[in-house]
Amino acid sequence: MTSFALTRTLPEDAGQEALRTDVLHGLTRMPKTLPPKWFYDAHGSELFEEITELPEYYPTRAEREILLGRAAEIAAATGARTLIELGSGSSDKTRHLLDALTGLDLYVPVDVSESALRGAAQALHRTHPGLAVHALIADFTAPLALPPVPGPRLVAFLGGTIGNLLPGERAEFLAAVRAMLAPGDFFLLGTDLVKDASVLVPAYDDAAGVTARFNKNVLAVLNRELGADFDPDTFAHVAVWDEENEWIEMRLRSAVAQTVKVPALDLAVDFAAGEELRTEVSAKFRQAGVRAETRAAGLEPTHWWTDSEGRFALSLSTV
Ligand code: AVJ
Repeated sequence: MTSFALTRTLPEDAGQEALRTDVLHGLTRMPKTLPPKWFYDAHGSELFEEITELPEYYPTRAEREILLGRAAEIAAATGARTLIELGSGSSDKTRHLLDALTGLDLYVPVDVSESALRGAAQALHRTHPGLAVHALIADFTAPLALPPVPGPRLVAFLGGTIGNLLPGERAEFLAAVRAMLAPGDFFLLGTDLVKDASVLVPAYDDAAGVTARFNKNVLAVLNRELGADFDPDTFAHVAVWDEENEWIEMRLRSAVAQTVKVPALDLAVDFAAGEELRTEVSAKFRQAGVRAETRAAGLEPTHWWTDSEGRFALSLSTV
């Protein structure tokens, strides 16, 4: 028996409203910032999939190696009947988990992108024809109201996406995950690890320029959704390793002094020549930090696994 359901927990225009608020706040402060979630329209999601196949971008391959090697252990440790995946995207790597979780009744992918959810569900229908899928269109950075699902539940947040949250947002997010869990439930977290800048920077500034196009795509999103007149050619892609904060920052640097109009917000934004707009933070972690942050949220760490080169970690915690 197969079933597929899709629930929109957000009003159709919630994204628009959130985008307007984020852009208004982000472009009127100094330094200017935009939250990374606005990269992911259909084109941005495709570009991200392309990034995951670049020779310089190791996190996806490293995480896949861990999932492949440890899926059976994860299945045994959790005995999960429901897998809830936050920010599921294409659900590509999740397949290894789905294959191993033999007692699974239900897969709940959660994503803001309806196109990604539909694509993932279609692909899963072919490879896992018996799997019940209940997709949720939701923003995982906001508290999530789950439909009643059978336990034990395994909540997964893969890909190192937690690194895109700032430390305060991370604490809030982990507390919200904790609030979703009942005793006997588990949380599986993917974190990219601190390593040499000579490896990190190229992963976010690849030779083929795919990450540059991904970064600039956010300007196309603002042009389309808010009627803005950004000229992406006047901005340069920048990736820097912030040693102190142990995070990568992606920025867009205006090559010239210019004023960009954002009609939907009745806004004119001045850029000085060389001024940078921060579009993403991608934090890298150490085991001690992940343990401390999970514990602070009321979760108890049980397992820590890395790939053979120690580049990426998956960790499991429980209530
Ligand atoms: C979405 C967290 C997996 O931060 O590495 C890839 C997004 N940004 N290249 C990351 C991203 C630039 C990515 N994650």
